[in-house]
Amino acid sequence: MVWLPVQRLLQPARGMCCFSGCKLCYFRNLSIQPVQQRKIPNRYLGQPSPFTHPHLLKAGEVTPGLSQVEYALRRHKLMAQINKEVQGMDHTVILLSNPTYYMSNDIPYTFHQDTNFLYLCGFQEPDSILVLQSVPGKPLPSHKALLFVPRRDPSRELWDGPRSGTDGAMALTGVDEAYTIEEFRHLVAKLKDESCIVWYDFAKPVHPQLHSDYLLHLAEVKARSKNRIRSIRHLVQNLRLVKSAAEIERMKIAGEVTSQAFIETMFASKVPVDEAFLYAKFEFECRARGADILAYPPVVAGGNRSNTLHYVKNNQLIKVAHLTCRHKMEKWFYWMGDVSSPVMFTSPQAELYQAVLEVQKSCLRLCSPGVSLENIYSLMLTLIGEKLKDLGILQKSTSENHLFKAVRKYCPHHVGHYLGMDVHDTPDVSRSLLLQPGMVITIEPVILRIYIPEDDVSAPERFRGIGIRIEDDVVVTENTPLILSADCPKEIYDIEQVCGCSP
Ligand SMILES: [Mn+2]
Repeated sequence: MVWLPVQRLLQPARGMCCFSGCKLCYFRNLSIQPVQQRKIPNRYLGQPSPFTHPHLLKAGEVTPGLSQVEYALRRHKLMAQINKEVQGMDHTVILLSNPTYYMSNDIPYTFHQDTNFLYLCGFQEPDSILVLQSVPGKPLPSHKALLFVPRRDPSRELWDGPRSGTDGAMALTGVDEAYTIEEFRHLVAKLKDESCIVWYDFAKPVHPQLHSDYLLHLAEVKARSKNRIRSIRHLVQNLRLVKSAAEIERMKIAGEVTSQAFIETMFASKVPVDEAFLYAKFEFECRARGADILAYPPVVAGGNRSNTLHYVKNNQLIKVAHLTCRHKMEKWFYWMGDVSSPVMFTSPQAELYQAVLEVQKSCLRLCSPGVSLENIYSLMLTLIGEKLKDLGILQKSTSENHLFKAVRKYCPHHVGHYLGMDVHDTPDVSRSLLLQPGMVITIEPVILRIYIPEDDVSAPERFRGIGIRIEDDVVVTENTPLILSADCPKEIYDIEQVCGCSP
């Protein structure tokens, strides 16, 4: 292990070329740096390591299923993108981790890492900074990756648990160098130089304290310089949009686990039942299969409450049930499955559900390269419009010009969104972008808020207060789309069979 003094942070690092037997030698042509294998400390770190958690991580993995090579390649691709935007300058990328948030004095919420930071290094401790820095004399995408992390502190570790420290952080993640967070100020002083382009999201700092301690002044200095600070967020999102084979594998596992948890929860859906019970049941079934936490609070909504898109109170008794659950499987790859299905279908529920299901299947068939989410959305509005006319909810005479507006009253959100480490992943990426293999999206047509106005005498009263949403998660491929949530029952017959059975 080679330690460089802080004063040399901006100097070219030694030993950057590929060495014999290096796992990354095939990247030589890409001029990526090798990831040197370092010995992981023989102690608990701030996150699972292959040494302490061999049931979760293989040797060389930073997070389950994702290797040091994968993370190095992500950083390499980011620097290659920067090189496309601005050439021939010194570049420094700065990404902050999240802080720990507290619900009351000394009582923390479960820590949740910032996903852009996590995407590029896999480090899961709060109060840390990732820096990617061009190396003088070497063109991008050659660069150095540095982590600034909380220093070891026995008095704090007694309460909060072990920290990785600089040696643990470097060995586990495969970054080139690691320092304590206090040492970051030495680097900041050098970044004020006119010639250095700093890539940092100063408008939306994810860690307010680190921002004000170290970066606020730099942002002010740079604002007066000819090289202003540039946002990095959109470049990271562009990378996150297309998933690697390893990421797809993680999402497949998440899909299978979620589907199983759904089935178990359906088995338990014997009305009357408390929404809170189904919430707990679903979370239990996910976590018992290895999920870290849920992607967001499940929406378990009976009756008319299913018309509240983000109903998370989950505290009412369900007599005739609608079940909508959402779930995150992996801490680093969140997956959201979303079914809104009556436990036993009444006739109007079945009519509406079947209509939404047919629209959903038509939308799924469109999920292929060269089509955008906007294209699928337009199709969805057209098809739902036809269904609403067939069901007598919309007037047959509704003109094409007014159809989309009328449909939006019942389907108030988009057909889907990008999916990945965040449920609503890469939110700044346009939905007009053409889909490409490796992108993962959701398809979730919905018919909601079917309240018939008093003066609308032609609309059937029996549909009032029913909310249906059917959502699948889809990997775009060159051929048939891969449906991650395929094991989750969605045909009326299958749902009634599962809900009518005991496990
Ligand atoms: Mn969704």
